This record gives sequence, structure tokens and C-alpha cells, in this order.
Amino acid sequence: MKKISLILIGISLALSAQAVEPKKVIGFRQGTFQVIAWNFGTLAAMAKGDIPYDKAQAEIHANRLVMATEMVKESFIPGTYIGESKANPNIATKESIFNERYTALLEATKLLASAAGDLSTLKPQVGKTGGTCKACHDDFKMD
Ligand code: ASC
Repeated sequence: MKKISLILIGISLALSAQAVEPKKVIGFRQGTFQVIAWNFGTLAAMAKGDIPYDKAQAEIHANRLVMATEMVKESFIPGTYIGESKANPNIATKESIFNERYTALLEATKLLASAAGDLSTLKPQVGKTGGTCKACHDDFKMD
């Protein structure tokens, strides 16, 4: 019963999202990726030593990264890979590969949030998380 309710909620969310204009969805997707890039960029700069490492700031940026990564999934709606979007329309046809890439990214950001409290654990997890960004861009982002 619980499963059926969850499925129904999922369907209604998908339908309500589909009712949104593609332009708005693209704006939401691009804005959310800017939030992702801003927060990941700050963590990458700390990992590289370009800015000083700060435990509290690193944890804030990593937690935002998890939240934005969770949000961005809602923006991948078929019919919105058009116009100014850099999303490759094959996201819709290679959905299972795309979902695997997305899950790897989300897992990596969660591990990054756990690793952010110490520079020695932050550094390698920044590298691994960046790898999951790149893996998805290689197949699904058009530059
Ligand atoms: C960033 C950013 C990306 C990723 C990617 C990692 O900081 O804006 O798109 O990292 O370059 O490979």
C-alpha cells in the first residue's frame, strides 16, 4: 500500500513537472547546476589550496551540494533538451545509463559531505566527485 502511494505521488509529481514550460525547466536546471558548480568549485579550491581550508565552510558547501544535486534530478524532463539547453536529448533514450550516472554523482556528493570535515579526507573525495561530474558530461552534456 505504501509502495502504491509512493508510486502515485511519483506520477503526480512527474505530471505536474511536465506541465511546466520547457523554458522554466531549463532555467531551473541551469540555475541549479550553477549552484552545484559554485559549491563544488569552492570545495575544489580548498582541496587545491587556492583558498584556505575551513571546516565549517567546507561542510556548508558540501551539504548545499547534496541538496542541489537532489533537486536537479527533477529538471531532467523529456522535451526540455531543446533551445539553450546543453543537455543531450539522448538522456531520454539512454535513461538507465543516465540514471546510473546520476546515482553515482549523488552518492559521491553524500560521501563528500561526510568527508568535508577534514582536509585529508576532503581532497580525495573532491577528485572522485569531479570524476562523476565528468562521466555524465562526457555522455550527456553538449558543449
Ligand atoms: C566543476 C564544474 C564542473 C565539474 C567538472 C568536473 O567545478 O563546474 O562542471 O567541476 O569540471 O570534471
